Amino acid sequence: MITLAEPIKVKDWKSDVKPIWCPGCGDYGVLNSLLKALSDLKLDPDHVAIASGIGCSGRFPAFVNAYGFHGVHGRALPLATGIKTANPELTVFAVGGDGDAFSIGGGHLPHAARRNVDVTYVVMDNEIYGLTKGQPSPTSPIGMERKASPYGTYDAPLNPIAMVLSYGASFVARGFSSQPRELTELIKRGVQHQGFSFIQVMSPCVTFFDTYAYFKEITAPMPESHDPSDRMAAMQLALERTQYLGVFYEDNRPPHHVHMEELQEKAGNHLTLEKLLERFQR
Ligand SMILES: Cc1ncc(C[n+]2csc(CCOP(=O)(O)OP(=O)(O)O)c2C)c(N)n1
Ligand code: SF4
Ligand SMILES: [Mg+2]
Repeated sequence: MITLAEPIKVKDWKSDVKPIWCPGCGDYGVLNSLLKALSDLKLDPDHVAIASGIGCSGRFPAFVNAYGFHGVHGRALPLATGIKTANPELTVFAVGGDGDAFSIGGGHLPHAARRNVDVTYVVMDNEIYGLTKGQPSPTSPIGMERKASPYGTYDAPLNPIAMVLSYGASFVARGFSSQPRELTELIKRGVQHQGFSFIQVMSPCVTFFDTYAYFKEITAPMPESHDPSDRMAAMQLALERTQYLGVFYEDNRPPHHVHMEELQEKAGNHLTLEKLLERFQR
């Protein structure tokens, strides 16, 4: 992590592009928390990259004064993996929505987690497809009635925290967009963690599924007695109806790019681009 002697102020982390989210969208709280985390950590905008897929939440990189890549739907993690592997000195984020992360992009999540790619993945979970005007997502509750599901949904929602714990993510946490101070601290811990940091953020969509009251009712602080090195205890908490806010799990195994460096060394650096080109030019 490359840091500066003096922090960049939050206002200077904001780009010239003004967010066009609906007034009251939870994603504003997530953006402000992330900008505050960047400032608090004294990060250097020249060494921060943010990758996203598609969705209201996918617009995120445009609003931050850092490198950004607004990619195609569901591909935030492959992008972030490539960026981090090629440039290990960068602090890399992936951001997006529940549809992007768990529907179309759902196949990438287990592999980023098990590889322990050193990326902080912030998923803004509004339990709906916001951008496309309110279709059910993999985290929508059973019975959700909307224009695209006029008789209510029947499919059981995924449990993102239980899922990534079983995938082997080395940092697993949950925040709420209405608790920006706590969310800032979670993002800071996620960035400082060397490995795959998954942060599910409850972030309501006021326009198509206003869950503010429901999220307030169902969330609670992480029990103080919880030991984040205990994966079984983390899984038990993840399976409860209460949506605990805080760090569920953390372990400190080496991240993916360290393994890649080891691999290159073991192969006697035969894998460099120059050496490959040389072979083909012979
Ligand atoms: C390949 C592809 N399929 C479908 C779409 C249409 N699409 C755009 S965003 C989206 C879902 C967005 O939901 P989510 O990821 O939860 O983000 P939110 O808008 O809720 O933040 C869909 C299905 C697309 N852009 N590309
Ligand atoms: S449609 Fe929903 S998720 Fe999208 S900007 Fe508006 S409130 Fe936010
Ligand atoms: Mg969504």
